[in-house]
Amino acid sequence: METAPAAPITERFGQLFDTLDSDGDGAITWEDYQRLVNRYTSGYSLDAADRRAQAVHASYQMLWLELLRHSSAPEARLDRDMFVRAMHSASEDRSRFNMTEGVAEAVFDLLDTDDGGSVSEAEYVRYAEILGVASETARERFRGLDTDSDGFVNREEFVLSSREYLFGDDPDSPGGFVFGVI
Ligand SMILES: [Ca+2]
Ligand SMILES: [Ca+2]
Repeated sequence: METAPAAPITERFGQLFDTLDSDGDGAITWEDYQRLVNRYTSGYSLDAADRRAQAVHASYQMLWLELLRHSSAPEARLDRDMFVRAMHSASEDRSRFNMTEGVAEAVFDLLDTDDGGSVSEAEYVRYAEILGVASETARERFRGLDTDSDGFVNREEFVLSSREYLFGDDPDSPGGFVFGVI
């Protein structure tokens, strides 16, 4: 049974829709995700065969297939309302693919460029620039992600932030970057 998302969730996923729909055709298709993935691979100068590039590509593809499975869309394109409902429904259903683990872990590996097990502010700012976000905004978001204020975002803080983005009440939840919006 599909349940209607609460208002803050609707607003948050609507904002995600606006960011992801980078060709502005009023629908999310795989091409919108592909552009996001391409942005990562070119931003980090990764070869398409790179393990981290492939993991990010595969995790967004899984996410996309889950969104389609959770929508009644006749074609592989989701308008705003369909997208918001599919995001809500897919995040509630963890039977096949856990969005917070599937996508967040792959994105974490991408950001943690020195493989140190944590993301520094500099690594986060670089990532934000790849997404086209101002460094001042990125620094503010970074402080929100670093919940224990040790100056780094570790894997647990990272995954937790994406979970709060999907389920929490905070409209300014910083975890949305995992899904493409800062
Ligand atoms: Ca689009
Ligand atoms: Ca920390």
